[in-house]
Amino acid sequence: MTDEFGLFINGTWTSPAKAKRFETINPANGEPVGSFVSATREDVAKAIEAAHRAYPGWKETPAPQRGEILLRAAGYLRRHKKEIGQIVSREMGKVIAEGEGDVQEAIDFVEYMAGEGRRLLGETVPSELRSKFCMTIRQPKGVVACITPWNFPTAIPNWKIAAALICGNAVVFKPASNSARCAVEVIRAYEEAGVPPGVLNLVTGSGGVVGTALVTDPRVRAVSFTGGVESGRDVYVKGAQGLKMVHLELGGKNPVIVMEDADLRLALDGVLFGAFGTSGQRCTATSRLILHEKVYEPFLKMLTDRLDTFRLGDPVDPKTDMGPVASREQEEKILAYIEIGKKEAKLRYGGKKLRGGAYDKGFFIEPTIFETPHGTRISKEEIFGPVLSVIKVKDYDEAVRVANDVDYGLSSSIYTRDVNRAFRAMDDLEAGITYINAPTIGAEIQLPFGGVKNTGNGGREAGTAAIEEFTEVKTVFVDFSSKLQKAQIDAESAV
Ligand code: UN1
Repeated sequence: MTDEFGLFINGTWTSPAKAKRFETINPANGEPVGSFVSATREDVAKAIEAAHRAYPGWKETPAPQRGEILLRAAGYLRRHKKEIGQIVSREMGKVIAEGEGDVQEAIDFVEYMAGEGRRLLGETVPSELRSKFCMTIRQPKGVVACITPWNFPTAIPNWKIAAALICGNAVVFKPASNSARCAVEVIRAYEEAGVPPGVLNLVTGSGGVVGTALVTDPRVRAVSFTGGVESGRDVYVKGAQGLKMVHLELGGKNPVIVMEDADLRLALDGVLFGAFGTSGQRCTATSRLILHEKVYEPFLKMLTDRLDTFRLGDPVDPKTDMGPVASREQEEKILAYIEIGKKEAKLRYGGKKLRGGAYDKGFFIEPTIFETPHGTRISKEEIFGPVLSVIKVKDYDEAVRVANDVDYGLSSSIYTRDVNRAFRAMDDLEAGITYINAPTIGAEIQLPFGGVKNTGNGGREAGTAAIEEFTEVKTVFVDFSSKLQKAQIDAESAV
């Protein structure tokens, strides 16, 4: 019997009578992981109502006290890091070191935000008038919706939830359906930490029903969404109708440039981790390798030699290098792109679904490398799988031109020993994140995270940007002159 989980509304786990349910399955072996409620519009309305009622009390709770609760939630995640890491690996297929890394990223961020409860800084600014004081303060937005993907099923929900909560918002959380079991652990951390009823609610179910209900409800003042471009655009358009703040974190087509003077062994480790870590299913994954012609063939040979030793298999086995892709849907989409690639480019490595024995029950795709000119579909569209497009270039200028000629701009990287070129690349690469001599993945939580072009709509999350995302700035003027002073009219001029 599969473990059954309910919705978390107003501090209580509830399973509505006659609820429709869905299951998540382990992508390595097809075994069920958990059964969850497909919430209806009415269920979502109850969650929003609970958040709406809980909001004033939470807003009035001093931010340092909110921080203490967050610290306790981080404590839960720390204590249960190993078992939650297992759940992550079992439910979405990333290898166990990365499953635990996912939880660690959640811990890091929740602790970081807990400390933010003693800051939430505003500004004090001089007035042009005498006996007048000017400042800004930060206020919560109200009820916010956090809609999250399956690829970082504990880290990304916490990036949003912890930031929203420390700022004093009440949250309705909708996780991706195929990582719903991980979402239960996220909620348990805050439940055990003592978040008051209604301040954090969980609604599971489809984007079409649950997501739409959240994004169109006038009581939801802001939506923070991480996921695919199509869904993101839909959320943005629907949110715009209600003039909501919509934060979008969408796709990537992240390049690593390897120049002729690079440390090739260092670049090799970076490209392997960037392209095939999490089976290529990070928004920040390296999906393009832009190789200088002078090192093209030797580097490709190093890459394919190393892949020959790669072990694909059960992600919870610590010896496994790469697990399955997350779902049948993912598998179908990636295999379809591989077929497209075979027509427009040269398949250099991999390209097959693994079959036979234990592989038959899971969604395993070989690490795949295409040699392609720039401009093919596989070199420009986000695949979100273990597929790397390799593009040959003759110099730095061409490398940057190719790197920038895509619709996305999340992460980017250059391997070079030339310090002048490295600094030039920091400026030239059109992306929210640039790495020098490191792969495109592995962002740290105390810095802003986000991208340009179709990767988003201009916002950043994590770091102190997270506070911007979840607060309204109020400007306050205090006039203690006891007379009417008119700005711009009564101000004395020094000249
Ligand atoms: C994502 O794939 O959406 O930079 C997030 C990284 C991780 C976060 C990725 N820290 O790879």
